[in-house]
Amino acid sequence: MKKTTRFKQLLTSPTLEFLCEAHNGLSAKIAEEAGFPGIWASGLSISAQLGVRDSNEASWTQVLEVLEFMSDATTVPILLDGDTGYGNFNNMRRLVRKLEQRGIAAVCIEDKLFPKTNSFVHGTAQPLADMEEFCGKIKAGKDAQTDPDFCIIARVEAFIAGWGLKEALRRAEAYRRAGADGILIHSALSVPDEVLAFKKEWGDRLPVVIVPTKYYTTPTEVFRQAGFSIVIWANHLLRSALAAMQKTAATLYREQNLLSIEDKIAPVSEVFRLQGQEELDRAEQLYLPASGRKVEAVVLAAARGTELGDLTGEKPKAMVEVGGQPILSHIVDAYNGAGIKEITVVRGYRKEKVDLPNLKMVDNDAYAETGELWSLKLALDSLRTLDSGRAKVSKSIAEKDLIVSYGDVLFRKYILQILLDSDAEYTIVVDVNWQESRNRGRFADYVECSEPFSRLSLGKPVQLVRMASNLPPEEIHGEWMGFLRVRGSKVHEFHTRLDRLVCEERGRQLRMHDLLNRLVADGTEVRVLYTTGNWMDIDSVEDLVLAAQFV
Ligand code: SPV
Ligand code: MG
Repeated sequence: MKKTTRFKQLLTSPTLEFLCEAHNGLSAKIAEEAGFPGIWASGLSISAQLGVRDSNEASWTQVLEVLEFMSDATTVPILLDGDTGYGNFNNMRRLVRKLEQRGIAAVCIEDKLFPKTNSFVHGTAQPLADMEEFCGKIKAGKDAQTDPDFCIIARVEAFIAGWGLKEALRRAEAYRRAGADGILIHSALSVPDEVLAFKKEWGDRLPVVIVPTKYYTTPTEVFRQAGFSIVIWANHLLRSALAAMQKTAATLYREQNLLSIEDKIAPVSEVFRLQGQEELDRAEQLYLPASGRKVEAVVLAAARGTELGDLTGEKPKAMVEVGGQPILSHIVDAYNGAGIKEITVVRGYRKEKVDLPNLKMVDNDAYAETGELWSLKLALDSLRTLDSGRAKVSKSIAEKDLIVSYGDVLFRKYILQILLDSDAEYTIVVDVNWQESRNRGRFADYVECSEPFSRLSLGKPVQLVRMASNLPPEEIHGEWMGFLRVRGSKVHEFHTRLDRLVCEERGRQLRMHDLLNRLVADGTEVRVLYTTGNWMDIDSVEDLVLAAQFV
């Protein structure tokens, strides 16, 4: 439904409706989330948040800019407090057209003089507009609107200026005849007597709106019984923000630290949520080229690496030095080189030795009795907790692509680039020169694929069929290099499937190839990218010597 139509419904509905004040995009969103069916764009609040007086010190186009943010941030209709229309009938016409263009549902104008003064500042001394002139303004506004549901509310300031009920009724009737869609009757008394007297005499000639800022002790039921159409809570978000900000600023100034306020203020994640960060994360997955997408890497490095003998007596294999730096350090460099900065390392054996900066550490203390899948599960669990800590409803981490690799596999960033360029949901990288490693007689994950590598069929999608260390040679198409990329949209599902698998009997001992085989068995396509070289698995002291050349 159009915002204008929705507002018209609120105005004309037989039930009492409530509008909440807002003064920028954020407060407008907060009002809508609280459940309000519409928003009062208060002149007092908008001017105050700009740091100026409610005396038309902000120009009308500056107000329009604020409104545009409010309108963009919300789906409920906005009623602008349009002061006196910012000039004469001609300014009013232009205002209405500009409001319609910005999706504002309605405007309220008051019968005072430009520049106006807030009704609670020297109210009785305020001159009223000439009634005929004000009627012309209403007519001009109504004639200018192109949407038949756009509403103009005429605000009667006769009580504020001390003219009494008769004048209020006389003016309201004139404004009705001029085409106003509703009357806002304002009062600065601490009791509702004026507005109730007005409503009693006025009847139902047009819907009546009230602003009980000063007569706030009146039970709402009184307004309902009297048959008012809309109650406006006119400045209460601004005033609550103001009180909170003064308190925080004073505390910060006094205490020179953040300790005593952190728990009392909204977390940064709440700011991101209100800004709609989640939507942007999803859009980035859709529209950014692969290289610009957010990627989270998990490096499995919990094992000791007994095959390296004494070299891993005091530290895990990932921390053994190659070319003067730990293996893990080279891995991190390769990730960083491809623009991937969010890296989680699962450590286990001699975990205290895994202490490189800028990494998220996850501990698998049961590393001796568990397989790689258990480590991976712990990493994903921790990312998900982190995620919910940051923003309860945000799925930002889940929307990031995931790359899993090993703490003893060195590689060039080229590997990451081809992985990231893949448009498949699950992608692995397979080395077609598998015979070489077989000759070195070490453990390897061999793969059978839907097609062998062939230069003729380059670019044709190839799928994983199965992976095992003991495949018959005639079925081997290559060696898995230890990289898996899961597309952001699938990470959540991947995590769930992994959770299920490790819960099975002996599930905690399972390895990565078990998971990949299970994915394939369940009918999931795991894309294979064939390549050669650009990586090194370190499984022996001889490998370390070769690795020094590789880096
Ligand atoms: C506003 O919110 O700016 C209003 C209502 O016009 S009042 O401040 O009560 O005049
Ligand atoms: Mg105002």
